Amino acid sequence: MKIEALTLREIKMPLVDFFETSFGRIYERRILLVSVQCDGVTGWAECVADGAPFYSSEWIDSSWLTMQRWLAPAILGRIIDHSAESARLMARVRGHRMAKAAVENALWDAAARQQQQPLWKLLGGKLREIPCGVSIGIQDSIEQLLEKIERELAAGYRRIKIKVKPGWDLNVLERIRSRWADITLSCDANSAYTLDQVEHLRKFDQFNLLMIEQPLWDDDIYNHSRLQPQLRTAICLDESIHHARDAAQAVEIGACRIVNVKVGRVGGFSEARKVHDVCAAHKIPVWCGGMLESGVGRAHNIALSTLENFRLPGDVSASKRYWKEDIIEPEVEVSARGMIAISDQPGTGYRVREDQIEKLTVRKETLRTEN
Ligand code: OSB
Ligand code: MG
Repeated sequence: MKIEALTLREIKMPLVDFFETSFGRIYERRILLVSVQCDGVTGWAECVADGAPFYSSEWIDSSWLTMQRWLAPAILGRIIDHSAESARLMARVRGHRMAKAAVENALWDAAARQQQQPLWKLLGGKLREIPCGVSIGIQDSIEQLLEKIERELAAGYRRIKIKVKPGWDLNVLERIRSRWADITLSCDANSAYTLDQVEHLRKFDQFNLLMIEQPLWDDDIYNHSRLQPQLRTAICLDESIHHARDAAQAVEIGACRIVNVKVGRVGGFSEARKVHDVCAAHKIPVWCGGMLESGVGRAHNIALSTLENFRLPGDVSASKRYWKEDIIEPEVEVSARGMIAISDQPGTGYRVREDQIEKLTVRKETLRTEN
């Protein structure tokens, strides 16, 4: 496969509903899309970096510049036998995993289209349907949150995750549990607590949560290993797992009992598979996290979620929860049983609506080889 061109595009899409985490509230998403041209075939991917460096140090302008200045020159004009080789070509660049993931995943997408194979099969997936959960942000009132939970349960979602932070945690969980004693419930702190709040964090145990996601610092594994033995609730790490070695270390020192895999956070499909495999070898379940992706990124999350150790419902929800109109066709739909059916079509099984993307584009740049 010869890598002939790389196109970067920024689009802007308003969210159907605002989304608030312990690091802030957003109403719209600036989205960076990447497409590659290889042997006349186009592959698409989404760089999941946010508009601000709050979830991670990457943000969409840093990703754009990194791709333009360093990643594109490392791959353009090269002939590769397998998409995963691109990871090696880009390895000289440290970090910038979301940017690398977008480039690598676009190549996987192109390879799947070129080979007329479903992407999930190329990735080694097995599951023919995947279980879905929802992540519900911090609201203006607990009543508003309860209403949203009610709606998502009625839609069939199999796991409710709420965002927590000091002041929006025990009081909220208490109200949820008194209304729904048995639903599968988890929470995500996005690093809102510190180790000296262990007594407070121990109070989460009474709510029978599936997990508490990333309670401590975003760059920490060790202190989570000091916290986990003091909790009955399983810790799930998100922000602090950057690659398979992090996952192995976290599991070996007992820092978590569950791992959230985000393909952007770990630098692409090849590393995401390694994280999956390391966890499987240690009998640690994984699930697919989300970054409020458009359909392009969402379709890739769905393909990844077919790997067998994705044993817990992912933050992989229907297009209509996020967007009035998605940029793929068909849109992602979740059944009344809370499942997404996996398509047998080549590629992702979702067509990228280039006409719609063109309308939403606020900037665009194509990088090509000179030779
Ligand atoms: O921590 O999982 C997270 C969204 C943006 C940044 C970080 C996170 C999230 C979510 C939303 O929880 C998941 C989704 O529905 O895409
Ligand atoms: Mg998270």
